[in-house]
Formats: sequence, structure tokens, C-alpha cells
Amino acid sequence: MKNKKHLAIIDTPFNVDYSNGNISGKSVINPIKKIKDLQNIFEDKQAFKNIDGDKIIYEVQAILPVEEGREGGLFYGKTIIHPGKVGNEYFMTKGHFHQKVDRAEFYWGIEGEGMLLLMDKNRNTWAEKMHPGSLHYINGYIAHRTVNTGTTKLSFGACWPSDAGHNYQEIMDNGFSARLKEIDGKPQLVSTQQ
Ligand code: PAN
Ligand code: ZN
Repeated sequence: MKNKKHLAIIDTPFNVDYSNGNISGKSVINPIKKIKDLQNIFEDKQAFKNIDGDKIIYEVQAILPVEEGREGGLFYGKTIIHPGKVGNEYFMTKGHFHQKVDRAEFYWGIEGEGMLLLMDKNRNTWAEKMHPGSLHYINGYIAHRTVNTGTTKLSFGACWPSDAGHNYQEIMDNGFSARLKEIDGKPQLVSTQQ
């Protein structure tokens, strides 16, 4: 059979706009998380109820060139977290361990200011500052959540193995052992452990 790609110059399948990280190309997916999708994520239940459930908290653009769960491929994504707070806790992602828990990931800051919250299996939590140009290696076995601590949108890129999967349940049930709150006008990590 004739190989159609032999000696062929083909169109670039995907493009990234380096001013804002936007991804274009066929089969870019665009899941959106609204406040109503983030039940039990934020601490202040009253402040949570007072926000319109349709308010968009974060959006993802992702390229999944192979089927999710297949070993050997890579996924590429961009996340935008809008600025804002629920009470004094900044808008953030749900956060997850990978389903295949040893799978690692790269994140890199594109726009805005934030923090990458990381937690190991023993529930030790720490945070890395995110800003345009910051680069973060997230080892396997480490839960990760991103937080917009600024007043403009936080955008960051990500690349992760196609068989990593997402374990959201662990975080839904037990959360991280610290929350990022605005205290005295600046972001501070506050322990949730007794
Ligand atoms: C990222 C995240 C993305 C949204 O692509 O999936 O930032 O965060 P949540 O998945 O926690 O809602 C990633 O870490 N992929 O593995
Ligand atoms: Zn991940």
C-alpha cells in the first residue's frame, strides 16, 4: 500500500498563540467548569451559595491525539482560571492525583499570577509560585491543584501522559491539607489539619 505521507509536506495540525497560549487545530476540546460543578471544593459554603451557579471559574483547551487511557501517547492542554474568590479563598481547580498514580506532568505559566498547590501521599502540602515563564515538574504520586491569586486571568500550559487519567474522588473526599486564602491582603497557605 502506498504511504500517503511519504515525501509529503502537510499542514501544521495544531497551532499555539504564544501571546496567550491559545491552542487551535482540529479536535481541540474545551471543557468548562462553572461554580455549580465545584460543590464541596471551597470552604465557605455561604459565600459559595451567594455566587451564581453559572459563573465560569475555569476553562480547559486540550488536544488528545490518542484515546484517553492508551499507553504511550501525550496530551497537551491549556487552563484558564478566572480571577475571584469564594469568601477569602481564591478560585482554583478541583485538583487530582492521576489515576495511574505514578504518572508525572509538566505545567508552565503563561499569563497572570498564581500558585501550584502540591500534596504528597502523606498529605504534606506545599505551593510553587506560577507566573509567565514558570516551569513546574509534577512528579507522580503528587496531587496537583492550581489557584489564581491575582486580579487577572491565570493561564498555564500542561503536558501529561495519555494513560495518566484523573482521580478526583480522593480530593473530593479529603481535600488538600491546606487552602490558599487571602489574609491581610496576600495569599497564605492555611492548614486544614487539626
Ligand atoms: C490539567 C488539569 C486542568 C484542570 O490539564 O486537568 O488544569 O484541572 P482539574 O483536572 O483538576 O479540574 C492536568 O493536570 N491534567 O492531568
Ligand atoms: Zn494532572
